[in-house]
Amino acid sequence: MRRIGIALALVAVFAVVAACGGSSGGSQPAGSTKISLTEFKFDPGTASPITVTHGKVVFWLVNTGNTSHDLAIKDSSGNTVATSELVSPGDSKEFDVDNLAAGSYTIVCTQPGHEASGMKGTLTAT
Ligand SMILES: [Cu+2]
Repeated sequence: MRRIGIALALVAVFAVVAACGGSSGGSQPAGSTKISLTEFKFDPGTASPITVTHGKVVFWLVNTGNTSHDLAIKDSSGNTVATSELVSPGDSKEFDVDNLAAGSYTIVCTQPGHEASGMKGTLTAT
């Protein structure tokens, strides 16, 4: 019984840690890369590429549009490396990528029809 209690306590701790993974609202974290999400583009990202340093990368996603958006990072093979939480209109969310390798990536919004409408861009990790 004691083991089950410890296991449940660990699950509870992990749940709290997971809930803290992406802060919502508030202000831009120090050292983060701010990206505005709107219909239907990333700024920067769509018109101009985003450059970050590889490793732990922190994005600050600001939805300045009128519908919910997210941001997925895909490698040159089209495999999804990381996907943010959905960001509601007017909301902001921190999006942490723990270990982004150096390379070129495509960013897209995974909401239906958004990528096809132009919501995609370029990300380079140096
Ligand atoms: Cu979108």
